[in-house]
Amino acid sequence: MVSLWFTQALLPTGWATGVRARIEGNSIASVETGVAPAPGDDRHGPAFPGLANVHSHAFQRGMAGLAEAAGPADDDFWTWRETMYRFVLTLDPDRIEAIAALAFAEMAEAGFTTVGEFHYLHHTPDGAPYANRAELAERIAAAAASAGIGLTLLPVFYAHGNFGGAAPGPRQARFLNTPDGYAALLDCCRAAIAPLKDARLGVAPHSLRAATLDEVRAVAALAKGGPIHIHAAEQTREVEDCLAHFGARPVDVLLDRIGLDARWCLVHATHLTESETKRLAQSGATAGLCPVTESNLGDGVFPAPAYLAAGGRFGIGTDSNILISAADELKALEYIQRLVRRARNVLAPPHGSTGRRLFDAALAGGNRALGLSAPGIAPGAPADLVALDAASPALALAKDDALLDAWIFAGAPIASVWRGGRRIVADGRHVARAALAGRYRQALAGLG
Ligand code: NGQ
Ligand code: ZN
Repeated sequence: MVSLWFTQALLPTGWATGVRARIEGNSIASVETGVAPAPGDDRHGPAFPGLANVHSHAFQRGMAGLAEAAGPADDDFWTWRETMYRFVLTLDPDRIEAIAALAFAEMAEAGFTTVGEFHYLHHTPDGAPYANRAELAERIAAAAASAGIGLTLLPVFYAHGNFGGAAPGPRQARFLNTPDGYAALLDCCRAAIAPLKDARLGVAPHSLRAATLDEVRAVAALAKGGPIHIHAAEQTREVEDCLAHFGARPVDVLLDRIGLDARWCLVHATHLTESETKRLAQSGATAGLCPVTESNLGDGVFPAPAYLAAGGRFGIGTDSNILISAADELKALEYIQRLVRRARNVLAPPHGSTGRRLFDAALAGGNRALGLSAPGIAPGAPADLVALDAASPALALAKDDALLDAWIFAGAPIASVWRGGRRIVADGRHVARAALAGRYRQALAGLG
């Protein structure tokens, strides 16, 4: 039993001052408010629940910062993808695990306590399965265990190079499965995550480019109550190709020909008509927004004001992991709208805090998208907590919702993170950072 005392904490009922949370095993056993710290309490600054990172390709962290120089022709998403595909061919299982473990530790440092890993590297570079079909899924699970982060594993079905079942390219060989092969892989993935505390399994048809509608349906049917994630409408060329093939836009196709509900998370959903925006919001699905990666890749601007006005749900994801920061994702979501509209506090509720609105939405939407129950800091809830550094000058004048604004917009740092009752970040650093960073450097030595 550990007793934590926080100057303030964001509870399901709102901010409380002088909060003691008793942790037993993985969970919060009790919460008291308006209390002074007692001698046995571990004292901390302002606390809030840990966030879900709804969309990650952990391996891409290994090339962060290495695709920011101009190539021979105009650079865009598709030229970046070629660079990424070349990087994929250099990764063996040890490298993949080392990169993922450090990326997951950095996610914890950033205030994420669970990650949804959209896992599509399944095979050897020439496309032959590993002797153990779930070799790389086991590496992802091992990486999550070394970082102590919660995992929702989303094994990806990928079969084609574009709409209409086009043949895949040679560099996509590591991703490919037949529907039967995928069902077998999913069973192995279930076994791969079994040793982890509270890990969950979902399914993920990669995109309407990589899976036909029949395949999307077949994959979704394997979800067994777990979440279903798919990339959708990230790039205008993808929308044009979709229109050419189906005579309809990607989100309309998913709504009309697949059927969306609360089990679904549409990653990006960047390019939406007004009607798609409303219909997606009303479907109960979650939009998996990754504004830092979407900025980095030049994807476009998600219509956040109209989507939120229609009651749309969203979670945030670090996707390419070019930068791993929950605060930066939320900040980018708002700042992009400020730049486009030449206005401030665009996503705030009337007279309310922008940071609080974004945080509440990302907490609820993220938990839903990763299949987690979401009671926040309350008895019976998993002890997944984040505490800011009370000594930071950025917090000198902040209380209540302004604490979240200071974290998101003013850079107030995180000091501590607990996941499943275990403290995995102290003094702003993951407790295993040195070892994981060492393994990362060693695994990548000789590359590039
Ligand atoms: C991915 N990334 O799966 O990593 C993709 C690139 C694709 C983003 N879409 C591959 N940001 O979409 O075909
Ligand atoms: Zn993605």
